[in-house]
Amino acid sequence: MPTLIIGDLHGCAAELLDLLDKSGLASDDPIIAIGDLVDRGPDSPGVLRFFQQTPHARSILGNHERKHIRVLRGEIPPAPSQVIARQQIGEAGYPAAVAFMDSFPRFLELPEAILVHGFWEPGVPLSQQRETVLVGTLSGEDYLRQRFSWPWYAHYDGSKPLIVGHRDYSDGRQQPLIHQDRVYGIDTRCCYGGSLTGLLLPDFRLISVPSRGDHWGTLQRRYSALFTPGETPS
Ligand SMILES: [Mn+2]
Repeated sequence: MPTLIIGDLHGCAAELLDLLDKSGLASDDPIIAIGDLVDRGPDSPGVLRFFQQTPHARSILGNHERKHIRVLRGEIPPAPSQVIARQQIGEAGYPAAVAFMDSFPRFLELPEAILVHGFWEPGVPLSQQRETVLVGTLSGEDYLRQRFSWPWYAHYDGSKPLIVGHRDYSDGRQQPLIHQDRVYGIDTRCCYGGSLTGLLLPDFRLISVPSRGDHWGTLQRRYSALFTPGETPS
């Protein structure tokens, strides 16, 4: 039975359906998102709904889900991308949506691969990796950059191939990363007009569909009244 791993969706619900159409999956084949289901795209609630309502689909935690969890706890202020997603979801449904995000595991280990949203610290077993590193927060990235040369994935030493999202590692070409058949990076910037990438296991076969547009640029213009002049939305 094939498993489809999906790169950063960021509210790109239409492209999710395009990718599922292209994948040729049977109706109950497993689907796993690499995190960052929400923020910056046109339909964060639609993407959340798909993963809530599809029994054979699940997601791991991305840094954007982690931001919503921390915003709702009052630990950090929301960035504009969280303010917009919260408006899309609606106040009535927001706590339940964030509770759903908080149920996502910080990593998954499959027979064929390890899945994390962000990064990996060499020399540390999976169960002892820092959450900030796995999820790809700025502090987790700083921690790695102070200790290891970049790119971090050149030092990958886990027991199985690693699949990550979070970054375009192709110098802006919006292409997936395949590093020595050991590290696969599948964020190809769909919400900015790139593409949505999937990886089919156990064969590690890449599939992709084009983005339907620069969704984040469109949203920033539509919600420009939320941003104070000179502020860079993130
Ligand atoms: Mn991310």
